[in-house]
Amino acid sequence: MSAPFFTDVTEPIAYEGAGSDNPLAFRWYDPDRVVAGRRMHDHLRFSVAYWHSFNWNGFDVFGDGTLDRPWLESGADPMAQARTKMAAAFEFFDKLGVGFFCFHDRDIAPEGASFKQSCAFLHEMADAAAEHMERSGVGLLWGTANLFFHPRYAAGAATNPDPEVFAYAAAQVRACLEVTHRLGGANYVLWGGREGYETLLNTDLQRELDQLGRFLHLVVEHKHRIGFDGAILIEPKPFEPTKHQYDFDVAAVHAFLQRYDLVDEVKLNIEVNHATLAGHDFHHEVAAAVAAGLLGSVDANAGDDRLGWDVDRFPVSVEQMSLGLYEILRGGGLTTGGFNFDAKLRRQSLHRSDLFHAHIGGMDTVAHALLVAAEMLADGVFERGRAQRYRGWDGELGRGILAGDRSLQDLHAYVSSRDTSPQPVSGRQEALENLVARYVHQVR
Ligand code: XLS
Ligand code: NI
Ligand code: NI
Repeated sequence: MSAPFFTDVTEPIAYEGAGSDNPLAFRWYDPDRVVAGRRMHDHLRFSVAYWHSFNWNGFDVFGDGTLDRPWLESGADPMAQARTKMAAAFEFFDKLGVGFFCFHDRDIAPEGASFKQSCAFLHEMADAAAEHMERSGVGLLWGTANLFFHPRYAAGAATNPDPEVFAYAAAQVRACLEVTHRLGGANYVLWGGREGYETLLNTDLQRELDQLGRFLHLVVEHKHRIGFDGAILIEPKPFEPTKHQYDFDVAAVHAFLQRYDLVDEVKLNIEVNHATLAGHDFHHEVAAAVAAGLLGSVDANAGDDRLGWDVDRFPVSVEQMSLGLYEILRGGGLTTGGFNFDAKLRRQSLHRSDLFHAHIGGMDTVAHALLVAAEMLADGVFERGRAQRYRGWDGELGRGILAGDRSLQDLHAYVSSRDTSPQPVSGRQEALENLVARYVHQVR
């Protein structure tokens, strides 16, 4: 065992209730509390994102690293660094009491001098992860391959103009999917980091989409070949790093999956701030995914109302999360998915304990939101209103239209013979919004 890294947090984080003033305690997240027939822990399946928390030292495009991450310093043996990093990561998971983590292949193991060496490093670090997981009971929510960092992927991975790059990406995904399977991962994620374009002047859009469709088929075939029973998830994002990304939002990915006949094989990982970037809100993207039967998992973070980039803050809005969770619960809840904190500290959050405060706040926000969503659903406050609002569709006219029994001509005859004059009714939006606010403040 290596020396502890998080020396300023000595005790595991415990639930102390909303009245607690201990900043290193949960005020809402009570893992064993049963909500709507399921433990909070099982509803939410919280996960720490290895990359932001352990593989990032705070560098941004304007400045160097600020955070205390000694294993990222250059000069030392990269595999020794990877082991130190992993020990610190699992110490953190243990103390936080989180059930899952997520990684990119390159977060847990360094890139080698050759493809073979990269694979060897990955397998060696997967062995180390297996030991840590066994000892701690922490599970893998999902694995993913980093197909965007290395310069070879500057023009995309699956959508690269060069089939050699496609092949390299496929080889990397094969290795990472197998490691994810070996570690009992519940899902495998594909975020199209640079699957998009910078300019159409050099891009064959149709060809690139066909390549992406082919790539996904290869992943799905391999999943079945090795008996991986987790879900394959695409994570939509409209832009950043490229100007336009093919997996723009839920609707675009849904259409893509239909077009390439993958709709029964692939689900979605919805990220809160990606929804905002696409000009939607989290509520919309979750509802769209549930409606299409495509909801897989959630990357929990938050954007900034005024900033149009992926700021990846930890979630702070109970209301925003409650609306998303409401749709999730209404759709039957998460199965293989969970809430992964794809979120990073601010560059000035210099204390080692700041990583705890960030996750405690995020977990409490989502747990509080779960209680709000569960009560709103149990009380039927919106469902009754919805049923009432659409009740006409249960009548003869509505059923006839949807069954395809009424032509335009029929409807013309219907309206003119009866001289109908339908009247608008109140949508009651403000009253409904007040209800949400009431639940946010009243749940205990
Ligand atoms: C980037 C994405 C990324 C994926 C994993 O914006 O959110 O972090 O979740 O590759
Ligand atoms: Ni993400
Ligand atoms: Ni993101």
